[in-house]
Amino acid sequence: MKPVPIKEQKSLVNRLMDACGGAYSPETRRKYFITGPQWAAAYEGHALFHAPTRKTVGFEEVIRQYGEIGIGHWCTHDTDVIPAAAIGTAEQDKIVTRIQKALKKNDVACSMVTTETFHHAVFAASPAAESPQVREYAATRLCNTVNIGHQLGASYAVYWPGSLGYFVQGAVEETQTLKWYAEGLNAACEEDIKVAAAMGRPTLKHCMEAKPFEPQAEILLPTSDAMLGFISSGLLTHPEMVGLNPEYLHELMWGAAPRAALARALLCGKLWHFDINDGYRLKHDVDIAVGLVNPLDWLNVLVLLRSHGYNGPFNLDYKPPRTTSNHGVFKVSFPTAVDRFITLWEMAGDVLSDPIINEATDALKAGGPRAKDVHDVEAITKNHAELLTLHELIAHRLVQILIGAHRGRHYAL
Ligand code: 3MF
Ligand code: MG
Ligand code: MG
Repeated sequence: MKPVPIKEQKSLVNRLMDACGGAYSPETRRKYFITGPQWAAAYEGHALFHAPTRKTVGFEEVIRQYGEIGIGHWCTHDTDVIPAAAIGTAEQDKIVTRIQKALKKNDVACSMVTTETFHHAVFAASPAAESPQVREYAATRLCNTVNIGHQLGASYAVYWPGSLGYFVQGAVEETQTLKWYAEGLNAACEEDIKVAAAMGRPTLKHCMEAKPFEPQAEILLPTSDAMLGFISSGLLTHPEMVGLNPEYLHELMWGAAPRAALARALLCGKLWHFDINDGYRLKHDVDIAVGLVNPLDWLNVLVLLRSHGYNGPFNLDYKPPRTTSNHGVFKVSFPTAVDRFITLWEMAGDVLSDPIINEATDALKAGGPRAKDVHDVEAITKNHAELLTLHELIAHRLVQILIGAHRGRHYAL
C-alpha cells in the first residue's frame, strides 16, 4: 500500500465521506431539536493521560460550523466562553454581545447554559464545599449563568455536579453536603424567577445531570434515580422548576438499562433534556458519538421517547475522538452523529407503525383466555403459553428494522 501524502489526506476523507452517501441536508437537520455543545466541538483531545491533539476553536467558529452543518442550537458552559477571571465583569458583557452576534449571523439559537463547577481549582471540594465562601462563590456563578441564559435566549440550564463527592471516606458528611448543594440550586431558581419576570420571559428549565463516577471516586448523586429522590426530598424550594438531563452513557456506565432509566424519569414528568452519546458498561466516560456502539439499544430508546411525545433537546454531548483532526471534527464527526440520530429517530417511527410489532404487542396485551379460577396457576400459565414467544419475535423484528430487512434487504449465499 502506498503512503497517503499529507496534502491528499483531507481530500481522501472528503471523498470517502461523500461516497458514504445518505447525508441529510442542513435544512432537514435543522428540523430536529438537536443541540451542539461548545465544549464538544472545542474538545482538543486531552485527558488525564492524553495530550491535546487539536487546535483551539473559539465559539465564533463553532457556531459558524454548526450553522453550516444544520445544527440549529448551541449550548455552553460559562467558562467555555468566558475566562473564570472575567465572569461577572464588563468583559463578560462584551463576550455575550459577540455570542449574540455570532448566533444571529449563523441562524443558530442558544438552547442551554450550564455552569462549570468541576474544572477550576476553587471547586476542588465541590460547589457545596464546607467553606461558606466557596459556596457563596458557586451560587454567584450559578446566578450569573442564569442571567447569561436569559440574555442569550436559552430555555434550559443544566447542572452536572461532577465534583460533588469525595476521594477519601469519612471527611465529607453526605447529608450536610447535599443540603448545601440544594442551597445553590435554590439560589439559581430564585434568581431565575426574578430575571425572567424582569425580562418578560418564562423561567428556565433547570436540569440535573448524573454521572456515576469520574471525576470524583464517590459521587453523592450518581444516577438519575438518585436525583429524582433529591428533587422530591424537600430540600428544594422550587422542585417544580427542577428536572433531569440524563446522559445515555452516564446511565449505561453504572450498568443500568438507559431506556429503563429514561422511563423512570418520564413517569416522574422530569425528562426535560437529554445528552446523547454512546459507550460501554462499567468503563469510564468515553463519550463516543450516538449510535456507534449500541445502535439497537438507541433505536429502542428513541421508540420510547417518540411514543411518549418527548420534545426536549437532543444534546450531542460526546467527544470527537482524539484521532480526529479539526477538519474531521466538522467534516465527519458532527454531520455523521447528527445523521445517525435522524436515521434512528425516523426508524423509531417505523417501529411504532410496524404492523407486525403492533399486532404482537396487542396480542400480548390482550392475553390468553381467562381461567375460571384466578388461583388456577396451571390454567393461567397454559392459557398464555404460546403468546410469550412474541417477545423474541418482537426483538427479531426490531433488528430487521435496524438493518433494513423489513424492506426486503437480505443476504444469501
Ligand atoms: C460530563 C458531562 C458534562 C455535562 C456538562 C453539562 C462536560 O461527563 O457530561 O459535559 O454534560 O457539564 O452541564
Ligand atoms: Mg459523558
Ligand atoms: Mg453530559
